Amino acid sequence: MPSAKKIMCLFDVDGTLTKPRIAIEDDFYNFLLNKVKPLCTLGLVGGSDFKKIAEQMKGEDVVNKFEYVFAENGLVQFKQGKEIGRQSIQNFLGEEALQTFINFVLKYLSTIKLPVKRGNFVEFRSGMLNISPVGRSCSQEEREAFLKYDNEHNIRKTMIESLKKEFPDMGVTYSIGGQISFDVFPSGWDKTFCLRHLENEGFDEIHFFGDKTDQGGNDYEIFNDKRVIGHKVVDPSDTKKQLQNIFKL
Ligand code: M1P
Repeated sequence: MPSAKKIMCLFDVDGTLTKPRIAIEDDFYNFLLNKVKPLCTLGLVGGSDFKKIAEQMKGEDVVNKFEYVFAENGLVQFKQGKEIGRQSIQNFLGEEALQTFINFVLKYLSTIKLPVKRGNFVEFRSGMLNISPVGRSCSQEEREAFLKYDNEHNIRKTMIESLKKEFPDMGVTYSIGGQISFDVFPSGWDKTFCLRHLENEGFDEIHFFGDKTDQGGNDYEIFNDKRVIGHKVVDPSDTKKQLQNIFKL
């Protein structure tokens, strides 16, 4: 695609640039910065909070390497190294509703039995809640075991159904973006949220690359948004292959 067009490449992180919750491989990182960056503007939009994205993308300097970094689906935004805004789920829901919801989650989790349970079941982020039945402090091995168990027993899907039934009017969306948890955020605060920070930036084309593009996945809405050209990938090596094809590298 070598052209005079102003092109933006916007990448999901887990499963697209890195293995889930693992750091990006050096080769791929160097390929992005040395081969792709000279040809287009680079951006990230991850479901995780900024701390986790930075861990996976070689540290907090990620905001200087990628012109746009959108954490928590774009609810926390950085442009050219500076934070330019953030949303607050606390303000959106209010303390009363938030606590009623968290109390229900904790009560629900106390009734389910899993092969193992660890700690950090509710992670309170700026623009979303992240809920993990096994607990975010599980080991890598326990993480993989939970994913397998969840694929067989639908722990997360069943819990989401209960939450939807209990809170039909709360105006939130539930999204399974990773292996051990699901995200809860106000409806509309999915990854398309970040596009409002890009649509007036003069790009001729915004290419989005993501792996969770099927309905219910956290790339689904942005992948299908008319403002982007969506590329479905299966893993980081596929992302690299697709970039090589697009840019004739
Ligand atoms: O980026 C995708 C997801 O990554 C993590 O999911 P998990 O720990 O379940 O694999 C979380 O940070 C989640 O919020 C995020 O959507």
